[in-house]
Amino acid sequence: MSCRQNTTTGCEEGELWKLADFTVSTALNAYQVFPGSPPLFDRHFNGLTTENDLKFENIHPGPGFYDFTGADRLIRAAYERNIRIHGHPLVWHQQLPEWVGQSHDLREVMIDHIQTLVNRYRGQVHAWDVVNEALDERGGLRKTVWLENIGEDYLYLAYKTAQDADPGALLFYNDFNLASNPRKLDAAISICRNLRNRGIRISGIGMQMHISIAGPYRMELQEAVDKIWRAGFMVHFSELDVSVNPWVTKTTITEKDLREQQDTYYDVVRIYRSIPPQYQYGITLWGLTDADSWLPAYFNRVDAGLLFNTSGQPKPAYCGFQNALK
Ligand code: 9MR
Repeated sequence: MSCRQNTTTGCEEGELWKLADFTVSTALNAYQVFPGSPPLFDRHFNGLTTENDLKFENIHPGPGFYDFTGADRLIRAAYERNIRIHGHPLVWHQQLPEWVGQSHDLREVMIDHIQTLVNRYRGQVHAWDVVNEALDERGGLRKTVWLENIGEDYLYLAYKTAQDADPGALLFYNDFNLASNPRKLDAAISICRNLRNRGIRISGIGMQMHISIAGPYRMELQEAVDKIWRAGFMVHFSELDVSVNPWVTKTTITEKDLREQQDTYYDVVRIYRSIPPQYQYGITLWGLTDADSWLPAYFNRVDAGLLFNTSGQPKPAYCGFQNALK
C-alpha cells in the first residue's frame, strides 16, 4: 500500500474502501470517468451513485426519447471494474423535463421510465433509489407532479414496477433531514413498512446526510439509525457531505472549521458502524472533492463539505473518516 504522509491532517492516507467493512461510495458523473476514472476514485471507493446521468431530464429528455450516452458510459466503466453501482433516482420531482408535466398519462410515463432504465441496467445496477424525496417536512406526502396525477398509489406502483423489472436489484427509499426531523423519519419508515406489507422487497432507507458542523446532534442521528434498522431496513448514508458554512455567516473557512468537520465525520462514521453489519448498506459521499461538490454553487456560499480539497488532497475530514474505521 502506497501511503502519502499528510502533515496537515496528521494521518497517513490509506485506501478507504479497504479499511472499511462496508462499501464506501461517491457520487460520480460520466464526464469524470472519461477516458479513465480519477485516481482518487480508484484508490478510495468501491461503489458509486450516479449523480446526474440517470436523472429524468438527462436520460429521458423527450416523450419516447431516451439518451443513454452518459449513463451507459458511466455504468459500463464502473461495472467492468467491479464497482458497486447505485442507481439514482427513478422517481423524483426535480430535474424533470417540461414535457412530463404536459403528458396526459403520467402513470404510463412513470412506468415506461422505470421499466426502460431498470431493464437496461439489469444485473449492473445493484440497487435503486426508486422514489426520492416523496415527503414534506411535516411528514406528509409532498405535492409533486406524480402525486397529483397518479395519486398516493404512485409509490407502490413505482416500487412494483422496479421490482418486476429486476427482481434481483435492491430497492431503496431516499430522503433528506431524516435525522433532524423525527416526524419525517417516522413517515419514511411507515412508507417502507406499507410497501413491505404489500409484497415489495424494499431493502432500506437512504438518509441523504447533507449535514453540517452545526447539526444534527449526534444523539438524534444515533436514534434515527437505530429506528431504521430496528424496523428491519438497511441504512444507507446516501449523500454525505458536511457543510462548514450552513448559515452563510463566513466568507472564509478556518482551521477550526476544518477540525470541527473532522470531528463530525469521525462521529458520523462511528455511528454508522454501530449499526449491525447486516443492516449496513454503505456510506456514499456526495462528490469526490470540494471542486465537485454541489454546495458552493447551489447555496451561493463558501463551503467545503467533502473529504478532499479542490486539489484532491486529503483534508482533516479525511482523517476523521479514516480514523473512525479503526
Ligand atoms: O449533486 C446534484 C447537483 O449536481 C444537481 O445540480 C442537483 C439538482 O437538483 O442535484 C444534486 O443532487 C441532489 C440529489 O440528486 C438528491 N438529493 C439532493 C442532492 C443535492 O441537491
